[in-house]
Amino acid sequence: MGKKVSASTVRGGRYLQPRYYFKRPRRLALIFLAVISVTWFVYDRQSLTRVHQEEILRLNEEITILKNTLEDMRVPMKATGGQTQSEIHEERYDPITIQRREKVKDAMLHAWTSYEKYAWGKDELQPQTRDGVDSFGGLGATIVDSLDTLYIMGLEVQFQRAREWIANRLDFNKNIEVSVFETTIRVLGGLLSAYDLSDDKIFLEKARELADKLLPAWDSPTGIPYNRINLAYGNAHNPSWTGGNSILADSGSEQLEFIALSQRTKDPKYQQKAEKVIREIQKNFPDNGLLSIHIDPRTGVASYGSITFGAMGDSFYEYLLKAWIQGNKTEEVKFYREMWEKSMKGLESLIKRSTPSSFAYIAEKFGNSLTDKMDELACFAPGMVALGSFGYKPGEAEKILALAEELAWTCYNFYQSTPTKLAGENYYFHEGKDMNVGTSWNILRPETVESLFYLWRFTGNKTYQEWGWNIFQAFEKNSRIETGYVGLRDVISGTKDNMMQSFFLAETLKYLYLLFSPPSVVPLDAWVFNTEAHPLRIVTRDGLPEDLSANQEPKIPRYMQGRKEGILDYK
Ligand code: DMJ
Repeated sequence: MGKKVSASTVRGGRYLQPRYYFKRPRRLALIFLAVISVTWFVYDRQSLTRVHQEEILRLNEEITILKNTLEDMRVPMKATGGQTQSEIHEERYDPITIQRREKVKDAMLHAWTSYEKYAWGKDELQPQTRDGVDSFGGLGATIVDSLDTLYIMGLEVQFQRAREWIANRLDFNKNIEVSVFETTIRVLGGLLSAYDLSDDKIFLEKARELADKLLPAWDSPTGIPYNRINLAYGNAHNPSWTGGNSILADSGSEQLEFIALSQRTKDPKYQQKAEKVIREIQKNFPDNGLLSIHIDPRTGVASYGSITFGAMGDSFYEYLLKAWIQGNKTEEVKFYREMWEKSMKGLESLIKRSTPSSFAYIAEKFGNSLTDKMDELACFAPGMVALGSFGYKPGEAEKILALAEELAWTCYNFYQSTPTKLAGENYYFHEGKDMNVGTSWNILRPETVESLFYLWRFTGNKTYQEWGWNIFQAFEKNSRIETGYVGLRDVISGTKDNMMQSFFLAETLKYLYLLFSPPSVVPLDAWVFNTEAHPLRIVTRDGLPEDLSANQEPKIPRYMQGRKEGILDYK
């Protein structure tokens, strides 16, 4: 049966016939206009939604930054000499620098949270395998190393969790053999710094407990310490590969921590042990102030080995200067400065310049010959030289500061010259070819950003902040993974390793954070950093805070004073 077609269907159907419109062009134009309007309306709504979403994201980011800033404002910080962060912000700090500082804080939070999640209580996090490893004998190295960074960044909740672990879980009575140097700079230094910042007695108690365990290491015929010790039994010795010798940096970089401990406990024994080492070394100290990396603990004489400001030599020179600063530059501690100035003459004798670009570098020495090699570790030297420049007479001070700046440029180029923009472990210099990477790993080391921090503080030149920011971005790009930060096995290919070194949290991120903070956060006339970047408060030799002492030395010479305030730079 055929379907009946109604009159209305026939009438409606005609609108679908193109013929109908060809005969009525005005209607066609109207329909065309209507279609365009609807399409435009829909498109406009969609792009408006997109713009709104982007705007919401941007606002959310700003809210996070503002929240962090607000949180900072609430934390009155001893590290700022009693100033609150809000007072510091009044120092007209520019928004880009504040944002950069927040990004560094976010990096610290990511590193710390990953450690808490996967390796809590272990010395260090292995981010790729999502577990922890006891690289320092099981003393919770990352926790102790991070304490002051958490405090300075105002990460209070995290700081409290770390504090609880230290109070309840940190145990030194362990049948384990540890490095005296690493344990001193990371654990003892971390505890003392946390005490100085927070005034919480638990940190001082733990520091004393640890130092007492370490003290037998100094029981050698000369008082120069053996480098390894069993914490439970106190038997100390040197590793077999040194032929019975002590390592220069390992033996001569405990003065800051042990002197600080004596000042705070009023027990002189720690200071006496550490200071005797330098007095002993002073007996045979050469005019150029350079010592080989091996020193005999039976005779006190530096024996065979290379002379270097890199691995195994570095912090010996650093502590000569810093012990003088820690001791308020008084007559009593003048010998430290004198020895350091000799070493600076020695350092100048090792300076060479590459071709064709004239990069200044610190060569290494073996016997009478120089090797055209420099470790990234030696990149702490520009910062040290800048810090020590203020003890020289005008003229000489500027000259030595200029050398520091030249060396920092070289170190920055260690980073810039690789495809990942991260530095290798060491560099060789060749005639006509400037520098090339030797050992090509990068383990998140801090030395270059440490120097940038000092140079920025002393020159006020914002270029150093830019360089630091570039290095930070390279870490973000190559080293940040979902479960923390890793080093690179190779800075050319970018292959990742599986270790988040505790000094990344203690030093690298702290120096970067301070590079983007006003100079009144941990001011250098009131604090001195140990070699693991733990700030120790400068007090008089008898333990009074520095500003209460009678015979104050001029703190910072005139040519640096504006820099200390940080105001000149942020107008
Ligand atoms: C740190 O433990 C200290 O800075 C030490 O003085 C040298 N090596 C590492 C960081 O690279």
